[in-house]
Amino acid sequence: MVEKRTVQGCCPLDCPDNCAWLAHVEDGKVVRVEGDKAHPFTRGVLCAKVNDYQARTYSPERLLHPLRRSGAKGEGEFERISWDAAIDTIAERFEAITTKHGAEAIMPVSYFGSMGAVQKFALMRLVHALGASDMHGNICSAPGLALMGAGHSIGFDPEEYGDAKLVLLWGVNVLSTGHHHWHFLNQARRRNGARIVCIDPRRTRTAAKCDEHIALRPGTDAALAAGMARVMLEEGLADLEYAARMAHDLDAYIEQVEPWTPERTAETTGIDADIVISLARQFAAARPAMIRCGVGAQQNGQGAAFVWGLSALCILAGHGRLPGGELSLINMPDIDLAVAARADLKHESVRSLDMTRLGPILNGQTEGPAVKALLVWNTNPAVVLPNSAQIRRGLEREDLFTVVVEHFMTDTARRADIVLPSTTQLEHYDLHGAWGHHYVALNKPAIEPLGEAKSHGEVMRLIARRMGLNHPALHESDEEIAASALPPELPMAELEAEGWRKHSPARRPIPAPDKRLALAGYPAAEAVPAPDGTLQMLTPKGHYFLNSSFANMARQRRGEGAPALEMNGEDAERRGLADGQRITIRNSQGALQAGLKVTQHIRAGTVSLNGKWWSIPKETAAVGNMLTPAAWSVTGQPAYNDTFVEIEGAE
Ligand SMILES: Nc1nc2c(c(=O)[nH]1)N[C@H]1C(S)=C(S)[C@@H](COP(=O)(O)OP(=O)(O)OC[C@H]3O[C@@H](n4cnc5c(=O)[nH]c(N)nc54)[C@H](O)[C@@H]3O)O[C@H]1N2
Ligand SMILES: Nc1nc2c(c(=O)[nH]1)N[C@H]1C(S)=C(S)[C@@H](COP(=O)(O)OP(=O)(O)OC[C@H]3O[C@@H](n4cnc5c(=O)[nH]c(N)nc54)[C@H](O)[C@@H]3O)O[C@H]1N2
Ligand code: SF4
Ligand SMILES: [Mo]
Repeated sequence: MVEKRTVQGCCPLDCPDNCAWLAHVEDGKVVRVEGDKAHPFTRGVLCAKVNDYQARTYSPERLLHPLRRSGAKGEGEFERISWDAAIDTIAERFEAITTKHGAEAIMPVSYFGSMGAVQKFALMRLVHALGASDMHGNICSAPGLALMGAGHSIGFDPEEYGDAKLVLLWGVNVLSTGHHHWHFLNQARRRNGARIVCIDPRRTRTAAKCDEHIALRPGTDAALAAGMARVMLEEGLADLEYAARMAHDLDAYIEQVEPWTPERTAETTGIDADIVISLARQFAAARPAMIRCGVGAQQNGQGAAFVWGLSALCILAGHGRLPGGELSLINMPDIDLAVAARADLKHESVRSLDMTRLGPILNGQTEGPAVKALLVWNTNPAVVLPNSAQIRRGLEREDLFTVVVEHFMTDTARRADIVLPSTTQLEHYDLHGAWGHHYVALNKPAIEPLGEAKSHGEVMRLIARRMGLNHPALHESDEEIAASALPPELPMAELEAEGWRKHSPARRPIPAPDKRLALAGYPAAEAVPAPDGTLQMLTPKGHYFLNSSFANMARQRRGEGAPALEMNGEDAERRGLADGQRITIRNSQGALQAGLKVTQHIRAGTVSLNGKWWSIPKETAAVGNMLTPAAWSVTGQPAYNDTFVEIEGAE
């Protein structure tokens, strides 16, 4: 008899949808994961990346034992060691570095490989207790978070999308990057006949399903928003009564958008003036309209102007008066998982380093003690941070001691001194809150850890014990760490029984007069001029990869195909290039090889290298960030899309 069980869990990845799943276990092995049919947002389906998540867990390439570097730095040669030896080495090196340089010479580097309270935040407890540098920075949507920090509403319940009478999908490729939203967006179409308009320089698989596609020049979205606002104001379509109650600087904002006539907006954005006018009229007339906004247009120098522009448009039109109106950029349940990091353990006046600037930091451009050790988890900085060559040079510094906690031997792990094997979502306990909807979900382990893999809670406990750190928070179980992030009105026992629960934040009231919002301050600018002969290169998400995760998995690689640069026929012809040929993509940062995909689905002047590839194997080593500049927008967001390249045929 086969012993069969199903275990409730959820997808751990950095995706707005945070799907609830059921892991089917037979004789102690997960045979499949299935989207939870009862979960109102997951609705029974996972996505093309994750619907065989068990293959990731059981991959023959999984790291299952601690490793120590045995070759030259960065060569990728390692020998297996015991956990005891690994923890001893880490403790000794951290102690020696602390004695010689101070604990602030140890830097945590983490992003959202897993978004769980335990896998994301447990190791921060250790970092704080050590007195190591703290970490901040966002490589995804720093402008959106800054907008939220300034008091603007940046999300609402996506189950209300169906109330909208017009939907703008602004720089977001929903059907690849969060496809569960589509059902609710489409409800607006089915129920209200709402039009769905996609604003994206590329005709994505999402754009193809919309009623209208506006292929503007990248980086000019703030100008389009300003142009639309001006039309609304000029034609008396704005809800000035509402806007005056929401904002304290309406006059300054009106002055700020004044120069953006339809003609100038058209000139800057590369779309027709008629389209600017018609979009503004549709947007103002819909009661209400909504905007679903992605990260693509946030990842350039105009990112802040872009998100402020969208919020201002929604406020000016008064869409927040009705359900289904407003901006949907990040929609979160009412929970703060970062509480699990126990900031109260932090040493007084410890510095905080910006993880987005790891390249400059490792190359000596930092105030205070130089960084001598890195503790890296949940991220692959050698692939995802701008100017990869600079990051790699930094990681290969002889005097740097690097610990990487990983599932796989990534480009980053290859440059480590110690690699620790982490459990996957099927092997550990964790708590999640989505960033695209209002549900909280619990992940129960379906199986015992494979090999010698350990959860980050366990890694924290082992290092803390070996280093004689005794604070009780460093010895809590994973279940206790997860529970520490729950608000009192959400008891763990109930979540344990239910698996997931909707936990919406309260609706934002109209602000009190002294709390009114600022709309002005980030004026739209002209597009960054492309240097002669160059094309602007975007590096958006692959359909089958989750950032650089899955770029090593056979099925997802087959789905994604080989790395290829999308280029408009006009640009290809001018360069004498043909579809399918091998090309070199080059700029002052470096050069990459890829295939060429000639397509009318991208506007002329813009090219796109989709998906984050690893350097290994060599044939597909199109690491886009080798070409992105070390440049940040005012909110600290890497300006990945302000990248200009020359293209020529390769041998
Ligand atoms: N399949 C898949 N799903 C994912 C991810 C993944 O890697 N793969 N990553 C997850 C993560 S971390 C995130 S943040 C989300 C991101 O989700 P999205 O925001 O949808 O992701 P992107 O592909 O980065 O950008 C969306 C679109 O922005 C367009 N774009 C680029 N520059 C501009 C511009 O200046 N203006 C406008 N209007 N559009 C522009 C791109 O062409 C792209 O189609 O997806 C999540 N889901
Ligand atoms: N050029 C360019 N650069 C970009 C972007 C872009 O569109 N273009 N997108 C940006 C965006 S939006 C984002 S969010 C970032 C994403 O940057 P990252 O968060 O670094 O994303 P990934 O590349 O998926 O790397 C996550 C790593 O965590 C590991 N991991 C997953 N789960 C666990 C776990 O439980 N434990 C441990 N120890 N490791 C785990 C995975 O194996 C993977 O190697 O990249 C940014 N960089
Ligand atoms: S990556 Fe997103 S859509 Fe796919 S299973 Fe995970 S949460 Fe769901
Ligand atoms: Mo992201």
